[in-house]
Amino acid sequence: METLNSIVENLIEGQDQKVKELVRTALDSGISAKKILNEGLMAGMDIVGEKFKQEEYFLSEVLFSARAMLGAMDILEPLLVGEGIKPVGNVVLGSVKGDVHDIGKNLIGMMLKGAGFNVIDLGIDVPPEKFVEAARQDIQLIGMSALLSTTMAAMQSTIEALEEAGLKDKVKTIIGGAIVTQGFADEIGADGYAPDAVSAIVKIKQMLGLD
Ligand code: B1M
Repeated sequence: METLNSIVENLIEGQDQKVKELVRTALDSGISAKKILNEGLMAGMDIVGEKFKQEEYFLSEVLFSARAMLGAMDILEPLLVGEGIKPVGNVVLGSVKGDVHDIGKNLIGMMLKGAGFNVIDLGIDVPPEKFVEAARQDIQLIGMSALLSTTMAAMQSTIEALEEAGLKDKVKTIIGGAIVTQGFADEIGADGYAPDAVSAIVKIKQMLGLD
């Protein structure tokens, strides 16, 4: 229990090496990967998310904690598969065509993984056709990121391409990025919008009926 509390504390402080070390110690002492994930990493990330919401934490601090979580997930992932933990959902992420900004998208990807999702990251500069191709697979949601006023239009083209392919009702769509707004999401028919990574995770869970 003490080790789990230390994981929570060190995750909140973004101590990536220490978190990894503690995760190994916890495993060695017989604590299951699932318990470490739920009562250590996820519990810590919930507090980080809350601190960000209360403006007690800056984004840089969220990023440090997310990095620590991702490092620990590398150790836990194979064990979780072994313990039969199924992903809560399959989600596709990408920075839209013309856009190479990916720090925000990667942050969302990390946090989704931490929340138990299987994340298929299509990367940067992703054309609508590639999102459409992904939507044909077993996925529940597509998340698009754009940071440039010039690339926002590619979000609309992607939603139109999904519509044309008859896939718009099969998958939910959520958009975000510094220049994107709820108004723009409504205008182009995106199912969801989130202003930051923490609210994106909350929104995605809501959209998939997992909250
Ligand atoms: Co660029 N850039 N950049 N840049 N860059 C901006 C975005 C800009 C605002 C800077 C400025 O002028 N003040 C400006 C855009 C202006 C505009 O269009 N309105 C700009 C520009 C103009 C450009 C270039 C055109 C510059 C040039 O070449 N002349 C060029 C374009 C390249 C391209 O994409 N084709 C360019 C290039 C680059 C770099 C490659 C150097 C680098 C990107 C590196 C990388 O991402 N790997 C870069 C960077 C780092 C920035 C700034 C400084 C930082 C962006 C960032 O990573 N923020 C940025 C200025 C700024 O924002 N202060 C700027 C941190 C990140 C965690 O936040 O990505 O906003 P963000 O994500 C947030 C939310 O937006 C939200 O959650 C995240 C976490 O809270 N969110 C989502 C994001 N995606 C979401 C998806 C969701 C939901 C929420 O659902 C799926």
